[in-house]
Amino acid sequence: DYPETLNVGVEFTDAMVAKGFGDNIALIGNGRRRTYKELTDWSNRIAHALVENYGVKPGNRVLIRSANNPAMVACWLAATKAGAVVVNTMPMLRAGELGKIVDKAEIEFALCDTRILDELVACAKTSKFLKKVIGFDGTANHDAELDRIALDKPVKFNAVPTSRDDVALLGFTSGTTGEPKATMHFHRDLLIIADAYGKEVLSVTPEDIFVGSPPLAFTFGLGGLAIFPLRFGAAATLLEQATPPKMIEIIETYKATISFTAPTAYRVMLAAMDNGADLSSLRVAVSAGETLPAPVYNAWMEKTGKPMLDGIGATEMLHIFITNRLGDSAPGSTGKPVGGYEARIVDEDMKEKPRGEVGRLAVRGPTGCRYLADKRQKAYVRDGWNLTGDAFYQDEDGYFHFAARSDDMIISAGYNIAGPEVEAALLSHAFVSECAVIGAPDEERGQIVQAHVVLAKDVPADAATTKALQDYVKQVIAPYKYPRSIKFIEALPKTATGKIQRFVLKNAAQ
Ligand code: 3SK
Repeated sequence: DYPETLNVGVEFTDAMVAKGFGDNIALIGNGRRRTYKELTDWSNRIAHALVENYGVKPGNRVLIRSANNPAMVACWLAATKAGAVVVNTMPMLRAGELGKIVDKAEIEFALCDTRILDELVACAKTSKFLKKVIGFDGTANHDAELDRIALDKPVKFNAVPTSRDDVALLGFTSGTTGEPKATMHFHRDLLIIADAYGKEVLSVTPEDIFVGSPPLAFTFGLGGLAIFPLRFGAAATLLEQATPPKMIEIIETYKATISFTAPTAYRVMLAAMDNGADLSSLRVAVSAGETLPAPVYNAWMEKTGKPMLDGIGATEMLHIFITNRLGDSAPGSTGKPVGGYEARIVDEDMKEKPRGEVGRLAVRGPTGCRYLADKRQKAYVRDGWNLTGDAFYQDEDGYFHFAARSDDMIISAGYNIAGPEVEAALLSHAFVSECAVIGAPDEERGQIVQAHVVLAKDVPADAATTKALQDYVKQVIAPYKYPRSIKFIEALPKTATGKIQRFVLKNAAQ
């Protein structure tokens, strides 16, 4: 139950100061620590500048372009307080990609780290919507237009009294076609995910220190590195280049307690522990974005003794909606729905399937898909249930298990083969560093299982290695699932958020 009038920008700053968290550290980044009081004043000054100097009005869409840093968070909070609808974007997007977002969301204002202005300026030149690109200093030395103007503004700001059901955020997702979709999230949605996942699952306290790699532009990152810490008076460390070695450095330096990243990064962190990396301050490791292979989970539990929580989320749902729990976490399972959410496995006609059978994952709860002006809405939401595009099954004890992305199911000579299962088998072999399995067209079998493998150091990419891996998979899982084709590659194609782009491999195999 949230108040009818609600502005989340205020909830994460002024309200936290009022609750007594003013002197707690809120953000650590670019060599500085900022308290809740400092973040409150900073975002209020920027909000004044946006309204008074640039004419931002409630409901205007404001794009933010930055790597993860405290200035990006201050801008996001400021624009939210001004009643704007924020669109966070990743720094590596090019003018063409930005243009699609600007057109879709009809963006009028953009706040951009001055170190990465070029592509946005190029986009603005041809845009019929984008009126103003405003530079801010991502290094927080206040050496850009917005910072200089904001410095002279008062530290109190009368935030726009938005309603709890006003849109606060547009989360963009590229989908499989590359045509971006914008998902609308209300002010209350941002509090719901904090109270459901942050409190119920992670039990966040003001003593927690968050670290992680997902961009704030991705709702996984915004939740894990801004919304969850700021809701509970905790601190977030923000890294512009969040490589696993950097995350380890931060964990060791600040004694971080909660990490948010994808399984690939945890594999690297596990290897670093053999060379002395100290991750003992972490009390929980959240893994999402890709399914967590059981060998990574088991190795983590063995080496750290601390929980690693696999979960599944979606930009459409805002954050994680099925998860393992502290003290209730099963290897190879994604867990059970987060409080307030329901999930079931359905067939093509939305009929519930029996336990143990693989089907489409359907979920509903307090946050859900609301695409902005998009025909794809009716495919994502049917009969009030969100269809995430994942194939899952639910076991007798109610735990959900990932089988495949619906489009990762390989049908070979009449057999249904879940690509991720073959990947997990390959990943448990010491020769394999990373891999992605797809269905490649085949005249005889319709499709064959094709593995794209990044080999571990010094393993030769030759016929003997291929045979060794094929024989191994046949021993670990049903032999008909073995990869008939194995391709050795230097690196897997990935999105900026670390998700493997299997469609790139599939397109190349056509
Ligand atoms: O895995 C995802 O796609 C995701 C998206 C949004 C929020 C959280 C997650 C894990």
